[in-house]
Amino acid sequence: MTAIQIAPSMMCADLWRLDLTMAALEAGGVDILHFDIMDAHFVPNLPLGLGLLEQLRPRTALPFDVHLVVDNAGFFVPLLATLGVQQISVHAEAVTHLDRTLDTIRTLGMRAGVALNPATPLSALDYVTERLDYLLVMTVNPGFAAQPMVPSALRKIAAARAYLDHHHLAIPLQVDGNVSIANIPAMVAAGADILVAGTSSVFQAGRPLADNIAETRQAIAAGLERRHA
Ligand code: S6P
Ligand code: MG
Repeated sequence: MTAIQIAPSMMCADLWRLDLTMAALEAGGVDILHFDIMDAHFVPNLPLGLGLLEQLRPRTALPFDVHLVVDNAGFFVPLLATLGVQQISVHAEAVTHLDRTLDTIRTLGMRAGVALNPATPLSALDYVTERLDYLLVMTVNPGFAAQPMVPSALRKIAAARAYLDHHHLAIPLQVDGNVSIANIPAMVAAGADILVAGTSSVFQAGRPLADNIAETRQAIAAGLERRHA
């Protein structure tokens, strides 16, 4: 059976008690931590910074997945390599020299991903497929947590899965944005492999993280049943 990864989105955590949160996430068996690095230019928000990642990196064995939601990805890539992150996705809409940036990420020893906004076609990947380690399909417009999924989200996920299969790319398909308990089954059935889990799943308010993770796993199991039906 396909292993689906849970990637909690750390901008959705209680930032004043991240040590407890990270311990609970590790104990709950999540797979990878998702960090949105924003710049208040590409999107109008700036929730997390490099200093935070620097302090967190030595405190967990979980891989760090950085989603660069910025105009100038080239500035951040070498700094993130120095901090010891494992993978970086950059937005096709923001990066002028996409092929070069992906090559740099890999050369610095990290996995390279491309993130696509909801309105960006999959054809943006046509000439960088050789440099891709994963694909991030945004299912909300980036910038904020707790938004509703865009109407095209499920058909975009299915189209992305078909695109990867057509190009014989055995790489994970990550989805980000309102990856909720209600939406997970359909997202997984459509082909999602890495679920960025925010306020609508792992960080649902007022409930223990362990309960939220268990509920997320149940939703994944329902999605896998539908995928293999
Ligand atoms: C949005 C960002 C995301 C959010 C996540 C929140 O720009 O890239 O990673 O943090 O989507 O999840 P939710 O369940 O609140 O939509
Ligand atoms: Mg993100």
